[in-house]
Amino acid sequence: MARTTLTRSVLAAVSAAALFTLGACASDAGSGTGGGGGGGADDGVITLGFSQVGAESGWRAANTKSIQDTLTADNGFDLKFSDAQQKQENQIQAIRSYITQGVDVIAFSPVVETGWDAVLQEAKDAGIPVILTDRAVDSEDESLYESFIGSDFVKEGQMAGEWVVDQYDGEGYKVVELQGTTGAAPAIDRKEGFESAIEGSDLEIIDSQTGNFTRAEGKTVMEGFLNKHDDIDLVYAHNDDMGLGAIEAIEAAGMTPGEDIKIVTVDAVKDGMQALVDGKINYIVECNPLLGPDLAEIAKKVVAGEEVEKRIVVEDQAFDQEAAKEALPTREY
Ligand code: GYE
Repeated sequence: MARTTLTRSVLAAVSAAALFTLGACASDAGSGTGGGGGGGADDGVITLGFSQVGAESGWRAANTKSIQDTLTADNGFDLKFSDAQQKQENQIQAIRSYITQGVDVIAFSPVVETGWDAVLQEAKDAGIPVILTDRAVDSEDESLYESFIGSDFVKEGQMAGEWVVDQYDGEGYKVVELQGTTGAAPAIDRKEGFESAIEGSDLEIIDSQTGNFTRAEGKTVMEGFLNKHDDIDLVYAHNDDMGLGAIEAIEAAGMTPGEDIKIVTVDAVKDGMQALVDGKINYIVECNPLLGPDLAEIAKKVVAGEEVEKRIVVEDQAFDQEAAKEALPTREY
């Protein structure tokens, strides 16, 4: 019964993903010569300032590549790209610099949810539209940005939790959680979604700490958990990289990841999928990082002064070992 449910939800997610991809491809309309916000792209080239979170994970590398490969001169863009090294002050500085340069549109993936109102108001006052990609901001004023493109992180956490309940409810499992960056939308939402899914089961989260979405910190935090607790049954990591760090810590402690301690993660980047195929990770919920095509489409529309959807939800699927074996050979990221 668990398997039937899984297959059905995977199929539903696959068809939703196919629809999404079709939508993303039909994006060559609007040449961006209209007089929307900002400088208005009068030369037909859209200058887009992008402030990236950092280079913390395989997911982030794939996301950066998608943006850089899509927002090219051939596609009508002059991309200005900066890496904030996971620091909000660096992102604020980058956004201010894009405002000073008078770019046509600003896009960014906010490292944390709060604290953006002032700088976004500055962009609005300068007439420069802002597009959020990947992560949301927590702001009362939705007029501070045009659109938010990204996955539903609460749903991802729920999908992870539902699988864990399907597989292990009734066995009194003790769970440790490796959280993403403190204050980041995917960390807050993946925690909430997982917790809501395991509510009412006999699974118990016995410890939870941030590993900042990196492999190195995931490993260090897992080492701490292993020193503190001798009864860990399962690791829920908010991304593959921290799960991969946990694998190293578990192996160093003389145990077998995927067997002695089960591991469930989010992202489904290649390294994570390989570990799932190898049996070291037990289940992965996908988070699609290929946001470049949608960003290009929305940026063109915004600069042309067209209406855009306020929220574009990227659909994700999930993988058990069998599904990972099938998907890995043709995986794009
Ligand atoms: O899951 C993680 C990355 O914001 C969805 O950030 C993104 C998350 C992703 O560091 O690997």
